[in-house]
Amino acid sequence: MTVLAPTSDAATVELVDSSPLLGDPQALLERAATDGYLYFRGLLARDKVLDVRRQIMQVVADHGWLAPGTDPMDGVADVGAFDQVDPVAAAFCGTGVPLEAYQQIYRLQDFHALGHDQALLRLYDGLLGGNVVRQPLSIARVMVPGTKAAPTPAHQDFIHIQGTKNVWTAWFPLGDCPVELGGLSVLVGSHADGLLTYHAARGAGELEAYICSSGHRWGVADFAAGDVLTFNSLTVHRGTPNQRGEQVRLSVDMRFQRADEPIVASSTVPHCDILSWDEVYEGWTDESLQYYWVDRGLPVVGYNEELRWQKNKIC
Ligand SMILES: O=C(O)CCC(=O)C(=O)O
Repeated sequence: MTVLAPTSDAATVELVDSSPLLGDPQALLERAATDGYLYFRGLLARDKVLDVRRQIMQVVADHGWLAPGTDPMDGVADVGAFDQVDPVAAAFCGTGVPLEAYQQIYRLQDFHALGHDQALLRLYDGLLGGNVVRQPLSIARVMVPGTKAAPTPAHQDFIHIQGTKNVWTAWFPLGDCPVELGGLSVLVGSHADGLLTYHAARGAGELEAYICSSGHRWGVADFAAGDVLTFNSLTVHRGTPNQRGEQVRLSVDMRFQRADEPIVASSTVPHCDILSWDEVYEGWTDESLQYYWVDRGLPVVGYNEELRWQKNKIC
C-alpha cells in the first residue's frame, strides 16, 4: 500500500441521508457498522439551530469581526478586522477565535442545550444500546475565512479523546453549509482500518493521519441547518476548505457514549479548560442541563500521551 500525500484526494461521494431509517434501529446499526458514519437531513429543529447561530454570531459581531452594516445571521466576516488578531490567539484550541471570545460562546446555555435534544439522545440510545450520556465537553468552531484557520486535518477522534472507542461524534453546522463553505467530510468505511498513525499538522487538533490507498472515498454534503453528521471515533474525517471568501463557517461537535464505558478526565471539563463549570453555568436558567453526568457513574481514566506519537506501521 502507498500513503496518500496530505493534499491528494481520494474520490468523493455524496453522504447518504439515513433519515428514512430512523424508525429502524437495526438498519441504522448495520449501516453504521458498514460506513462508520450516519447522516441525517433535518434531524434537529432548524429554528433552534439558527437561534444558537444568532447568539454566537452576535459574539463575533461584538468583537468587530463581522462586516459593519451586515446582518450577523449572514456571518459576513470583516476579514481585514480579523487579520489584526494574533494568529496564534485566533487558533485557540482549534476553535477559530481567541480565548476571551470563546469563553463568551461557551457560556451560552443554548449552545450546550443542543446536545440534550431528544432526537440526538434517541439516536445514540439505538446506536449504543442504551445508558447513553453526552460527554460534558462540547466544541464550537468559528472559522473566519483567511489564512489563520487551516481546515481540520484528517484524523480519528480517538487519537484526541481516547477513553472508549465506542464514542459517536455529532457534528453539525449552525447554519446552511454548502461544500464550498467548508463543511466536514468523512472517509467512508475507514473505521474498519483501526487506529492510524499520525504526524504533526496545521489545523484543529494539529495531528494528521497517514491515509493509505485503501479505496475509501470522502463523503461530502451540502449541509443545511438542522442536519447532523455522526461518526464513530475511529472514522477518519476532516474539515474542507472554506472557499467562500468572506463567510464564517460555524459548527459544533459533541460526543456521546455509554455511561458504563471509560471517559478521559479532560472530556469531563469545559473544552481546553477555559472556565470552570460553575463559571460556564453562571446565569443559566435550566438546572437540568448542569452537571447532568455526575450521577451516571462514568469511569474516569487517564490520557495516554504516547498513543499520539506511537510509530505504528504506517500502512
Ligand atoms: O469542524 C471541524 O472542522 C472539525 C470537527 C471535528 O474534527 C470533529 O467533530 O471531530
